[in-house]
Amino acid sequence: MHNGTTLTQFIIEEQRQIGASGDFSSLLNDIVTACKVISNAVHKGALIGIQGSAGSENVQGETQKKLDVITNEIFIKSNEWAGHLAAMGSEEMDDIYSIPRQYPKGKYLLVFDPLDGSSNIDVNISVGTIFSILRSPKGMSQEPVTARDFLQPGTRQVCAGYAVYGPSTMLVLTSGHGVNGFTLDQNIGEFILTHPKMRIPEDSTEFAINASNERFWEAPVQRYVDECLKGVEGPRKKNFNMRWIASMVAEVHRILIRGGVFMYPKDTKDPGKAGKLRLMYEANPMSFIVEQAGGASSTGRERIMEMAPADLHQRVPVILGSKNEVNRIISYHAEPPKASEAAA
Ligand code: P6P
Repeated sequence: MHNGTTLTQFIIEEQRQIGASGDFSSLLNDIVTACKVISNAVHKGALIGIQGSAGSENVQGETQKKLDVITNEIFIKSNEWAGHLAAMGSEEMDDIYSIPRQYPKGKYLLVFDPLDGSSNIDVNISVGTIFSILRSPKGMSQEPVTARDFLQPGTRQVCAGYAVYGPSTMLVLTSGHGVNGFTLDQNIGEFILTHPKMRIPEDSTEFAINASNERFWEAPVQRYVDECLKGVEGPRKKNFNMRWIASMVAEVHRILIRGGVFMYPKDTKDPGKAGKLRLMYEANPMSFIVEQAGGASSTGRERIMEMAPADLHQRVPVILGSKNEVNRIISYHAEPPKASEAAA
């Protein structure tokens, strides 16, 4: 059960604790409103004819679902008007979105994936929204913001969060003082604090990876997964379980609740791509949340949150979750390749 603390109360209490201006709290409330509107749309699904393809492609060259476009619009409309933001960036928009002239500009940047896992929409599997708040280097000046202003390492995030639209709609947030989870009470339209101070168990026997890519993985990942599959007869001397939902938000949420490792590693399937997931609006916000909950998040070779972004839509390998499992995978990446691999 819960003590009935609403997200609004929590944000105001947090604002007092960190001495934030009302500006940040008000921005967060506008983001939360967008998530409530998206939750409503997602849960209506086929009833309001918003499933299926939008007949367009995003900057990633991926077919956009109608809901990808609709949820992007919801985020823009909910956050452009209040004067907290200088600009926004989205998985669904090639370029940044500057705040229109008729609205005041603020000191924050918002970057988001409005509907992650949208390929699951038509098959009624959990999807989510991921967002990250950065400070604009231009501050409150009226100087135009460019895409370069977004290219900040994940350690500079002011706040990161996700909404997961599943059997219940939950919002999970961090602003650097731990991770807290809120469940949407549809009857009153408020998010209620149900998961205070979320922590990821340091050890785990559950891993998530798209195993159909096994032949494309690098040796350290192949070794880690192979050892998990060998179970109690293998070097790990214990059995493992596997999950793959193809919705990063749902995977990360499961890891926050019961531990585990999520991997979308670098692979040779498309050598031109550094990975599948995007640094600015998937890997960085999720890494902030995971680290704040006592987990770890790495490319296998470096801490994701310390990467210097080169592009708003940059892709990155992602290995995150229970600290001791992630550190094991990092150690495998640090070992010199075996002669057979080196020769390959
Ligand atoms: P695959 C969803 O499209 C996403 O970006 C992540 O949410 C998810 O983890 C991954 O891609 C799924 O990828 O290759 O299994 O479809």
